[in-house]
Amino acid sequence: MTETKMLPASLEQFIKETSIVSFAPGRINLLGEHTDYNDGFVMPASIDKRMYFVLTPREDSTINLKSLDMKQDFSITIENLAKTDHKTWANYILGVVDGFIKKGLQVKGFDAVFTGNIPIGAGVSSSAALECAVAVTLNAYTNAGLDKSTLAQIAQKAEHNFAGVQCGIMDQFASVFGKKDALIKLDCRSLEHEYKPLKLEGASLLLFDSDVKHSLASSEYNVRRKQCEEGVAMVKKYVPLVDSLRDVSLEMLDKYVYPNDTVVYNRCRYVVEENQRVQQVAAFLEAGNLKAVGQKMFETHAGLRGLYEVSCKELDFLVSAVSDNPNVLGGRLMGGGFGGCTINLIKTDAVDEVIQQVGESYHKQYNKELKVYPVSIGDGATVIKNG
Ligand code: GAF
Repeated sequence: MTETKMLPASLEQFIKETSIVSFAPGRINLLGEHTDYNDGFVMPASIDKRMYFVLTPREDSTINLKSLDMKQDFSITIENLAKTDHKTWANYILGVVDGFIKKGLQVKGFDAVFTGNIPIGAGVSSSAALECAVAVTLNAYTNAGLDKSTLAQIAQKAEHNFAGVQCGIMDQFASVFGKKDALIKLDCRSLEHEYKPLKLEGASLLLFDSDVKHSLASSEYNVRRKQCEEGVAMVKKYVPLVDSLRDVSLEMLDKYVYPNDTVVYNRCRYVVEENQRVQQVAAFLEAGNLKAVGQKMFETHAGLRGLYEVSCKELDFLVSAVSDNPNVLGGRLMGGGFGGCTINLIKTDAVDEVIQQVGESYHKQYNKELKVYPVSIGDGATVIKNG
């Protein structure tokens, strides 16, 4: 038995002798938005806000699920496993169970309870955290010994098949592979990755939560992914070696996509430029040039707003509220878009002042309290008690 002291007190009564207990974190992303499903580059990190999952084995094939935060239960049997229209949160768990079964692993019934402190709908991937917590727990429960990449991929498939979002690998990868105080520079094609210690001399990362969640986020996400694929197909006719936007240059887009479809062109141009920005930001971080890092963050936001069209008025407001402030080095919407948080790089000395200014103007404009989360980078998914 290992460390269970860090667990939320509300879970304690559910932990039995045979229980497996795990956590998996949400994530931030410094740069590289909508590049993951284009075989590109991203720079996420796992945060110290987590989903905690307790699984207690059963002898039969029943799965009983309990969400402490939602105060809801859901039951199903392994034989009848399918996605549900009634409890969307259950799909994240059932999708991962399905992934294990599809790998030929035998999953027996279980009782599960979960809770977390990740803000929901804030663009910090509470759903990926739940999927990854389930994945590491089932890995222990089935004694499958699957490696971390496979677990992240099972979690990603759960999102595709049970939640209906054709997401890339970034969120699940960050949740499984995260490491305290490090960013992950990930190549989403090869899954090769490097940990980069996050050294922000004199600056801090803060999330500003717009408290907006648009219902079109999932459907528009899938549309963007399709538009990127359409762009690749247009280029591939002339350059057969091209498999994804990762392989495409701006010149190819000008030549083969622009004349056919200007919307598809804009989407693709954003992605090609964003991949370049990730490489530049990695170098700027290495050189300690935070001003240049911040500049790229603003450029990313401009691309997400103008070319990729995944922003919304509240996110644009939050970014423009900091863009002329000399104490703010960079800011942009983070994650899929259409709501959630902005990520901001702020001079540490001025953090309180900036929060106050932005909070006041946001409240004046939208009559909403600005929620602010300082970013603290914690470890990735961990089994903290295995029976
Ligand atoms: C969401 C998706 F789940 C990720 O895969 C990624 O595409 C992100 O949006 C945008 O960068 O979080």
